[in-house]
Amino acid sequence: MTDELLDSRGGRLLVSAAAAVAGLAGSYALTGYTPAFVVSPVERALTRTMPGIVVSAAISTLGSLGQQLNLLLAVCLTGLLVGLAARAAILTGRAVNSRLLPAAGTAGLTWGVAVVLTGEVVLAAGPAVAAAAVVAVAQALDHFGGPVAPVSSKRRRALSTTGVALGAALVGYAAGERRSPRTTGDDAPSLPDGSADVADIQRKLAIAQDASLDLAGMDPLVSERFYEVDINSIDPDLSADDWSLSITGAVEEEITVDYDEILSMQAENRFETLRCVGEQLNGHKMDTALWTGVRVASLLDEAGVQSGCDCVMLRADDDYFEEFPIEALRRGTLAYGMNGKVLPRGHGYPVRALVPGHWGEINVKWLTEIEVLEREADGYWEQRGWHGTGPVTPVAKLHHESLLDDGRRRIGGHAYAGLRGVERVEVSTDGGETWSDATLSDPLPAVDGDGRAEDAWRQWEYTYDPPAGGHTVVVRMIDRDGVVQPEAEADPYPNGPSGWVSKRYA
Ligand SMILES: Nc1nc2c(c(=O)[nH]1)N[C@H]1C(S)=C(S)[C@@H](COP(=O)(O)O)O[C@H]1N2
Ligand SMILES: [Mo]
Repeated sequence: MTDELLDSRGGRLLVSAAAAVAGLAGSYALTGYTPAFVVSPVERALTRTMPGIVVSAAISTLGSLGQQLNLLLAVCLTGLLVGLAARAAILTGRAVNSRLLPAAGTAGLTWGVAVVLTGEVVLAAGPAVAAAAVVAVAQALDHFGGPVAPVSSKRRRALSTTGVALGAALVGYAAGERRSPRTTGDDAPSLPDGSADVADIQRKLAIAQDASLDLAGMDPLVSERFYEVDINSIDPDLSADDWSLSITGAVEEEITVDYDEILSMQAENRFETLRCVGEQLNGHKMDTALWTGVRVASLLDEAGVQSGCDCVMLRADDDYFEEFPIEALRRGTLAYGMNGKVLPRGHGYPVRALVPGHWGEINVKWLTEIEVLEREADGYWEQRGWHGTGPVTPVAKLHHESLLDDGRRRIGGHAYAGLRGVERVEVSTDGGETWSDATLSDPLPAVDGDGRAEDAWRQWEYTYDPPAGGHTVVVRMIDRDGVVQPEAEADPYPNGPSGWVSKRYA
């Protein structure tokens, strides 16, 4: 009898762990990378309860790696729950001498765990069946593993059980990947007929392409890979049919609009740049798209704003929330299209807020509620010590460098200053002693097709003869009012990065 896998502590541990692996895979197979995946609620709970100082330290030292570690921790914790469920069922089954209980109990307990975590009664069958199957296989191997069977030794049975779990993990992963809704723009469907002026979009995208400077390895004026910052690793997966947006709080009349109503409003296509307050000074969390959306102001007027603080709180489906002056939101749009495509899931499908000139964080994705407030309140990031609801700081980045055939060096980058507008970029190749004008890309057009986009970046480039020996290149931008961007360097935390980008060449 002691020869049975499930008789030894180690054997039970192995089978419980294998059941946990299979359970997670079984869940993933049915849900893909969506909030219905059992790991998602655990990951969200971890994110929410993590002290602000830890989150901020993780962002500045680990970048997105911190988020991946958090996801890994959530995977382990969720696996632990399923493993404990299997172990409890196995032990109870052996105590009452039941052949049925280990597998059936694993199924029941795992199902319960999954339902409590996700609230998904049907999809919870995925982890339950997969975990129970592993326990059943281990039992069957013990039962039928006679002296002549190929699985006679305990070691072989342990290996077989592990093999079954790993096989389940592979199949579950592959199935889940196929099911995972795409998050980026590349394969997003085109905007539905009538919801956008397609000719206007095509024309503006063509203008942006023509205006882009040809700087290898650098995004053109419309970003090819738009950065993404989300508080959770697993994004909401909303359906436009079920989505609605409510304007609540200090208003004359609360109103709710659905997706079709938004699409039936007067739409506009506007270039707008987003930049994350948490990025490094010369980082890559700054990008531009042509967004299709409607003005928020008309909806605010319809509801009749009566705020005591002239402030609003935007809330989203991922429990994200940000507070800022209503004045800023009045200039904003509700976007449902990006570069002529339906707004991708990773950028807030079906509808996100765009607030010109401000840090990215108040451009709330998966927007569900605009609450007009009576009193000021802190947003998600402000609760964690950031001050990211105001206007962006100006920046001129240095992302491109190449050597020309004649020995000269070409450098370039993007410059952005929110609503201040980029008028000039200056380059120094002697560490800031003397300055020359860089060449700028033509400004992107405004909403009406003429003039300048009020809140979009420009590209700059500069070619020079590198002096013999070392030298330092410094870049700075000058806004529409002739104001030179501040030189003083500041870390991203808490007010956003600031200062002149410089680079030492040996
Ligand atoms: N609902 C929701 N909105 C959000 C966020 C989020 O995590 N959840 N991140 C914010 C931050 S910090 C930034 S910088 C921008 C990034 O937008 P993007 O991911 O489309 O680039 O979205 C903002 N809106
Ligand atoms: Mo951000």
